[in-house]
Formats: sequence, structure tokens, C-alpha cells
Amino acid sequence: MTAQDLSTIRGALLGEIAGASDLAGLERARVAALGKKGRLTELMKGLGQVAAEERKSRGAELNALKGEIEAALNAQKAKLEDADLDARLRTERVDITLPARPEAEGRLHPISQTIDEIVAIFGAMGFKVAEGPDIEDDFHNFTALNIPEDHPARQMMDTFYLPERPDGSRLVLRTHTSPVQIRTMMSQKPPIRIIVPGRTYRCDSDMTHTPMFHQVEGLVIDKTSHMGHLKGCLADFCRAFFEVPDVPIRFRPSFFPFVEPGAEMDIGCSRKGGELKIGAGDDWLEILGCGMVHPKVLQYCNLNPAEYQGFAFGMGIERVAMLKYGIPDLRTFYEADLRWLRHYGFPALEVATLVRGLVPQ
Ligand code: 2U9
Repeated sequence: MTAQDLSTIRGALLGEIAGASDLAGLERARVAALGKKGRLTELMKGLGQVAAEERKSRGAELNALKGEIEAALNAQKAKLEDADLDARLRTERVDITLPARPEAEGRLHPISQTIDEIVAIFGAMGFKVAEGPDIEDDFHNFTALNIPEDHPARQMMDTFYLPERPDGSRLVLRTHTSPVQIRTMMSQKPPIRIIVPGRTYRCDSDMTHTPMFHQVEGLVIDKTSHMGHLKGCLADFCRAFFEVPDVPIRFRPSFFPFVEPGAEMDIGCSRKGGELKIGAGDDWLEILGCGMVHPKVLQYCNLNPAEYQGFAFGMGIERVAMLKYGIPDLRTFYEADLRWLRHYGFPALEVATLVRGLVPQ
């Protein structure tokens, strides 16, 4: 092949590239030159048959041509793309007078809203939020909470058990958020002031129970906090949460294995014409359980009960949400019904305006 032949091939290939009027045509030109069976590829394959003295210079010529073709391909591609963009800019129009399409706006689930409110209220009192795993072991969910192996509370709690492990033990879905307090006491030094919102699980399903529900529990451990602090703290919480300046509260003695003494707290309400109103009235409504942390629980967490003491409380989030927002049926919380969510849900901004101090204005 003469230099003249190579020049003719070069002209043909570059001409084909320059003449490509769209990207598909340009791709055809690329394949015709550099594809597996392309003109230039074939010439390079043929180098082996070229006489040794000519091979070096022919190789260099072919490489230079390859570079030239690649550069031409890139340049033509950029040119075609520019032309395409120009054409679109000339023909497509944005009508800036069109009104914006409305954004679909989600709502916060009442459970999320209620957790945010509770966290804001206790947050203002100096509590930090603590969280832990939904799957727990026997020690953190039961034993350390003074609920031994044969304790009836284990049966009462309708525990979901995971399959047996090789050592014969079984993990559980936590039946309360209390294991998080155990973990906190075992990993942090008092003073401790935490609230623990989260999912809990019990094998129970009817009008007033769902197998998964939410609790928020609180724990204060130091050297001096007593039942009086517990009462003041929960009274302040109720005023702020239910947004009533003066809500009567009463404590009834009750039993929970992890507290001593234990109590249930009621708030005053009135029920007139089927409507429940929280605040002064002639009736009472149970709202939460509480008590002083049992010395044995402190011992399980390696805290000396002669040195440390504190209080704890727990409430069902669905229950207080139903009371505050007049949601009549527990099961609707988990039906993911959009109409229900639009009705009972909250705009996301509400959360930012939550903390207005503990006493409602
Ligand atoms: C530790 C020590 C003590 C948390 C407590 C209750 C009483 C209580 C129920 C309310 C409604 C659970 O959701 S519910 O069914 N809870 O009555 N909870 S005292 O006491 C603790 C927790 C952790 C280490």
C-alpha cells in the first residue's frame, strides 16, 4: 500500500465522520473506521505482513491516523450535540406564566407527633432521649427488671419469643422499653435523666390491643430524687401535654416488679354527653404507671441502692394520643389509611413550634 492509498483512506474516513448528520450516523462512521472489522483496524492487523524495514514507519502512520480519527469523532460528536441543544432551545419554550404544580404534602403520623411533643416537654426539663434494640435478651427485658424466671409477669406480658439459640436461650421482642434504661444504667454513671420512646411488642390483639404498640418511659437516677420529685415532674408533664393550666392528679398504689413503691397516676376529667374533657371534673382517668426504682433493679445494674435512688414512669403513647386528639379506635393507627392520616395527621412544621414552655399559654 502506497502513501497515496493511505491518504485516500484517510480522506474517506474523515469525510464520513464530518458528513455524519446525527449521532447514529457518527456511530456508523466510527465502526467503519475503528470497529472490529473497521478499515483502520484491518490495516493495523495487516502490519505483520508488512516488510520489516517498512513496518515501524507504517505503524507510526497508522497510529497517527487513529489519533486523528478519534479526535475527529469527538469533535463531530460535540458539534452534533451542540446543534441538537441549539435546536431544542429554539423550539422548546418554558411558559414562566404557568402556575407551579402543587407539591403533594405528607402528614406526620399522630404517633410521631405525640412522641415529638413528649420529647419536647421532657427535653425542656433536662431529660435526654435514649434508644435501644427491639430484640432483647432475657436479662435486659426480664431478669434485671426484677422479673425472675417463674414470675407470673413473664406470662402476663404475652412475650413474642424468637427461635431457640444453640445454647438453648431465646431472644424476645421487647415487651416494654425498660431494657433501654437497664442498658443506660449499666453504661453511664448517675446522674441519669432519660426518656425512652419506642416500639414494644406483646402477643395480644383485640379492640384495645395491637401486637406492636409504643411506650415512652422515663428514668431519673441520682442520690436525692424522691417520690415528691416524681409527682411534680409528672404533674408538669400533664399540664404541658394536655394543655390545661390546672389538671387535678391523684396517685393510687399499684404493683410493678421494677418499682417500690409503685403507683398509677390518674388525671381529672369530665364525661358529659359522651364527650371526654381533661381537666377539673368529677371523674378520673388512668394515664400512666410509675414508682421509685426497685433496689434490686439498681443492684442488677451494679448501682449501690444505699447510695443511689430514683424514679421511673411509663405510659402508652397510643393511649395518650387517643385522649389528646380524640382518636376513638386504636386499630386505625396501623391501617395506613390515607384519609385517616390526612384527618388525624399533622403538618411537619407543627413540631418546630412545640416548645412553648411547660405551662400552656
Ligand atoms: C427501670 C425501672 C423502672 C417503668 C414503669 C410503669 C410503671 C407502667 C405501663 C404504662 C402503660 C406500660 O404501656 S403500658 O402498658 N408502664 O405502668 N412503667 S413503672 O419503670 C421502670 C422502668 C425501667 C429500669
